[in-house]
Amino acid sequence: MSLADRIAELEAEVAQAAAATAEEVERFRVAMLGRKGAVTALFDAFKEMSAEDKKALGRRMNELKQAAQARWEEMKAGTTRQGAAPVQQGDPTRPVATEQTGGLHPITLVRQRIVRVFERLGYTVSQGPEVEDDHHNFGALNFPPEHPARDMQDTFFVESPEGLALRTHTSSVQVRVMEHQEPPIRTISPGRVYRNEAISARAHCMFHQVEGLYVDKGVSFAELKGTLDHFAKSLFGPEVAIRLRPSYFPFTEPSAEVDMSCTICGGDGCAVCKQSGWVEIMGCGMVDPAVLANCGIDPEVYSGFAFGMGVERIAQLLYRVPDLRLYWENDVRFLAQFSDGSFRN
Ligand code: 2NL
Repeated sequence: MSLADRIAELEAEVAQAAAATAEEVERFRVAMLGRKGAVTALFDAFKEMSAEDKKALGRRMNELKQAAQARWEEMKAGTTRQGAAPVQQGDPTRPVATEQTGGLHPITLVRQRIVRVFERLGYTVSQGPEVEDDHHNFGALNFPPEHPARDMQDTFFVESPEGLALRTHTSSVQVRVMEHQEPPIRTISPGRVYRNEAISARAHCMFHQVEGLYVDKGVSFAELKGTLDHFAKSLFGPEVAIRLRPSYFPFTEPSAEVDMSCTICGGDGCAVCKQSGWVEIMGCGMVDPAVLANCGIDPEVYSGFAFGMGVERIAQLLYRVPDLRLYWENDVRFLAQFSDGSFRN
C-alpha cells in the first residue's frame, strides 16, 4: 500500500473513531499516537522517503496527526460525534407499514354512489363504446344534420370513412339498449364522454356522465320529478329540494334543467350558488317520441323519461372542489383527501 493510501485510510479511521469509555479513549491514543501507533509508524516511514515525496505528502501527514490529536481531545471531553454513533439496525422481520396504500379516485367514488342510488330503484347498468358512429351519437337522438353539436368545434372526430367520433354523451349507449330490448327499460349508463373544449377551471375535454332512461307504458313527468328528488336527497341529504326550469335538448320534449337548493349556504345565497340559493345538477326531460321511434319503440304505446348528469359536477358539490383540473393532476395532496380507507388491511 502506498503512503498516500495509508494516509487516506487513517484519515477515515480518525474521522469515524468513537469511544464510550475512558478505556476506549486511551486505546485510540495508543493505536494512533502511541510510540508504536499507526500515525507514529507513518512518520517513521516518512523519514525514509525522497525529498520530492516528502514535499508532496508532508502537509497531509501533519494534518492527520493534528486531526488524531483533536479527535482524542474531543473523545476525552466526552463528546462523541453523531456520525460515529452505533448504527441502529431495525427489525427486518417486522411487518411493513400499510398506512400509505392508495384509495379510490373521487370520480370513481361518486360514480359508485350515484349508480347505487339507481340500482336500488331497479335500474340496470349499461355500457357501450367510447368511439361511436353518427347514428348512435347524433342521428337516433334527433340531432338535425346541421346541428351545431355535430360541428368539429364540439366533437372529436376519428379519421374514418364512416365518420366515427368520440361520444359526446352516453345517450348513445341507451340508444343501443332501446334498439335491443323491449320495454320496460330502466337503465343508467355511466362513462367517459368527450367534447372539444379548451381546458379551464370549469370545463375539460373529457368528463364522466351518468345518464338514466326509463321507458314503459304510461311513464309520466311526475315520476321523473319524484325520481330526481329521491336521487338528490339520497346523495346530499333529506333537507335538499330540487326545482325544474324549462330548457331544450334535441332528444327530450319537454326538457328541463334540474337545480338543487345550495348545499353550501342552505339556500340563503353564497359565492357557489352566485347568491341565487340554487345550483344546477343535471338536465332531464321526456324522451322525444321521434327518438323512441328511431330506436324501434312505438311512441303510441310507450313513453319515457331521461336525464343526464356530470359526475365531476356532482363530486364538486359533494366535496367543494374549486377547480375541475384538480381531478386529473394526480396530486396526492388532493387525492388522499378522498381515501375512504377501503384499501387498507
Ligand atoms: C346534461 C343533460 C341529458 C338525456 C341527457 C337522454 C337519453 C336518451 C333519450 C333522451 Cl337515449 N334523453 N338523455 C336527457 C336529458 C338531458 O343530459 O346536462 N348532461 C350532462
